Amino acid sequence: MNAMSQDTEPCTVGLIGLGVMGRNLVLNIADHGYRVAVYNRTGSVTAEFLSQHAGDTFPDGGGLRGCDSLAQFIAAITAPRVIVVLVKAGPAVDAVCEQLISAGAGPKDIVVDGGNSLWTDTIRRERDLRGKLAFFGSGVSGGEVGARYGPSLMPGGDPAAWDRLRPIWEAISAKVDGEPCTTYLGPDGAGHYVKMVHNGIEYADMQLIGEAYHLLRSVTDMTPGQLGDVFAAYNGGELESYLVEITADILRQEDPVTGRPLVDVILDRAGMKGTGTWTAVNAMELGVPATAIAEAVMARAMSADKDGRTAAANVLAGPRTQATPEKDALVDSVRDALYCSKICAYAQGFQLMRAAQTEYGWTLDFGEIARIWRGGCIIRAVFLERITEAYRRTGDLANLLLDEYFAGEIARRQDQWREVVSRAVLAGVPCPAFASALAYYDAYRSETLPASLLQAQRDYFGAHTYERVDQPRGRFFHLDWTASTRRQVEV
Ligand code: NBP
Repeated sequence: MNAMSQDTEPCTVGLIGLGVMGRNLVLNIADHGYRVAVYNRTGSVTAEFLSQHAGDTFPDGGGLRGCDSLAQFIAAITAPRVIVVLVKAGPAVDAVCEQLISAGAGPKDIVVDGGNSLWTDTIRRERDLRGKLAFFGSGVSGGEVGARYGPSLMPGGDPAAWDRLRPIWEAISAKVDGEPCTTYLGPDGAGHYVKMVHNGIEYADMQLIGEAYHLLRSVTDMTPGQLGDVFAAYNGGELESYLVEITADILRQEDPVTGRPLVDVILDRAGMKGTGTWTAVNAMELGVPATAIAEAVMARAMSADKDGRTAAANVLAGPRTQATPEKDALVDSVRDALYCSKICAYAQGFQLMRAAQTEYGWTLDFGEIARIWRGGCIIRAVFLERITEAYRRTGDLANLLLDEYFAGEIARRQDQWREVVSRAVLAGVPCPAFASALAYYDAYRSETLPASLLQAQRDYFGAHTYERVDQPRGRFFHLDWTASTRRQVEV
């Protein structure tokens, strides 16, 4: 079907924002038999997009219809409308909603925000727009290829709106074993919250892979190309995942300009757009120890200080001697350390969602969340099937680490994990996410932690009180620490 030749036919869906994600999602929707009206703030982008796809054909009556104004856009879509918005997260989403209302959109029109919006903004918008628009939030993961050929979609909002959106979302999402990688997650901001945690886990996953590479590169004589082979071999086992797969490709890539390994030419300063930070901040607010995710955010911040690190490298001493490890054994141990650390990072992400559902009044299905992450999204991995199985075995699992499969995997590999962290420390190679994941594991399995001493310190200097091991929880005591006669009082 010629996109331009059909531009008077009514559309079943509309999409606003023809950036990287929007232009690909539009084609995906049209590929599934929907006629889609498209609008972009900068009109030349719409015209260019339509001319690029003027010769495209779409099955089952699918097609594209370009609109110059929002009034034309609203008129082009059959009411009640489904409108997908893929613009920059933040004030742009509010602006688009207001403009849609001014252009004639009504309370029965579903406006799906597919950007990386902060979930509290989604809660606010859903509430404030009620009676004006049916505002709905949905995380979209998978980058441009995912958007084009099948993303993982994380919808949250009014269940009635979901009923109408569902056929489209199920059609365009990635499929694993024939099942769509989308499911209704809960009201208001639940979808965007789950997408945020997905991104936080993605930060941890990427940092852990980076640390595995950095340690092997630093303490062996393996080249990036050889390490590409190591990661390709890792991808053949329990670590099989999109991120490990692309890491193998990246490490084998030569710079077309110099012929050097491209990874040696790319400046080691990591960027970030905010979702990892939001996850870490929310973990701190909810008191959930998502340490590997927080370390991954901090590691990006450390990397960004390239000038400071370059100066410090000439001043600060590292370890004097380094033992030369047995290469093959280390490659195996690093694989085990990566897997154990990854299990902890995911356990932390799911713990965070567990706390969030209580805090925000949602009922999240963790097995389903792992299921819809199996395809389309950046953290897609074979391992997610194990998480789904764990939650199907025990619906109210207190922590993923307690599942029999994960507990067994870590028990079997922990010696290698500890050896890898020790070797990194001795060699002076920073592995903050490996080490913090291990500390998380050790802390979680410790019946006793030094918080008794900490509580004593708090009571000593600030009369913050303490509970006693020989008294029921919830009874608080204070000691007059410096009085000549020590006396404990219950407060
Ligand atoms: P792009 O930067 O490629 O495109 C941004 C779009 O937002 C453009 O269409 C732009 O229109 C529009 N826009 C802006 Br900016 N301000 C606007 C405003 N005030 N009113 C109307 N439109 C406005 O972004 P993208 O990468 O496609 O991302 C879109 C959303 O999807 C973001 O929330 C992003 O975080 C999320 N996301 C991105 C990815 C990814 O891999 N890129 C993955 C998952 C989610 P213009 O042409 O007139 O400037």
